[in-house]
Amino acid sequence: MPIVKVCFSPQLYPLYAQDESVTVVVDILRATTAICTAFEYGIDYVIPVPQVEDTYFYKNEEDMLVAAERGGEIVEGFEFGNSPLSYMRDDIRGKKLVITTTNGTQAIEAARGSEFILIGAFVNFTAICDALVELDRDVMVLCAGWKNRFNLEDTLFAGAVVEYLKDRGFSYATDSDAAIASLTLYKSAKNDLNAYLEESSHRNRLARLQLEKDIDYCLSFDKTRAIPYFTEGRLIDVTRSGGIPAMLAATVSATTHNLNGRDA
Ligand code: 3SL
Repeated sequence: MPIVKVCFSPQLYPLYAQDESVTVVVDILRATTAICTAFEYGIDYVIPVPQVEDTYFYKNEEDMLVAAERGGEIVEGFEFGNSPLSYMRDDIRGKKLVITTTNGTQAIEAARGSEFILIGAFVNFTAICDALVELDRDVMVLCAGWKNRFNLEDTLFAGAVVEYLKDRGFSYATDSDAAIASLTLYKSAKNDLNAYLEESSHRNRLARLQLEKDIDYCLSFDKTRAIPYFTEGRLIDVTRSGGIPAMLAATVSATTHNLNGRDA
């Protein structure tokens, strides 16, 4: 029986990570919501990088959008930051995006050792959960948190995933208190996520920056079927690349290739 686990911080991730798990990285406010939205509006692929300086290499590449956010604001000199609403435009179709954010892209970096890394948010919730069921492996939801600290909004997403996988007829087990705690919190919050997060720190940080519309959107479900998947240093949308079977086949072939390389 597959197990669904939750990790509250990228710093804790090495304690939990194991092969054969699918890691779902989540940063509800706002990195993973922004990435899912960019795919919904037709971005070709996304390169997540940890540091602002890592984006410079891509700056002059054709059809490349370059995004950097720190502390909720667009870094000076960049056109894009981390607002999902800023990616809701038709002229991003077919372009590429390199992005660095305070926590979200750090969490993706932390998960790099995982065999399968998917990007989750409420806006692609059902698509991600369907993909997890199809993959039928242990699941780790990695919360980006805030600077390696626990946060509520990512935990609520984790709880929603746990609920979906446990309570909707799929036979997932939980073996960690983090998963149980996430589920309990989500059950208390699910009737009105926004109200539940009223006093949460990052929601208030963004509200001070007058980003209420971003918050509302980030807390809304199922705006896209995009399933961003990390492969070869970039995120692609699984649904545009042959779906989960193609993703599995590509992973098997990469593993075989690596093994052959090591044996040679
Ligand atoms: O931490 C992150 O990656 C961001 O999502 C933070 S913010 O919402 O842009 O402030």
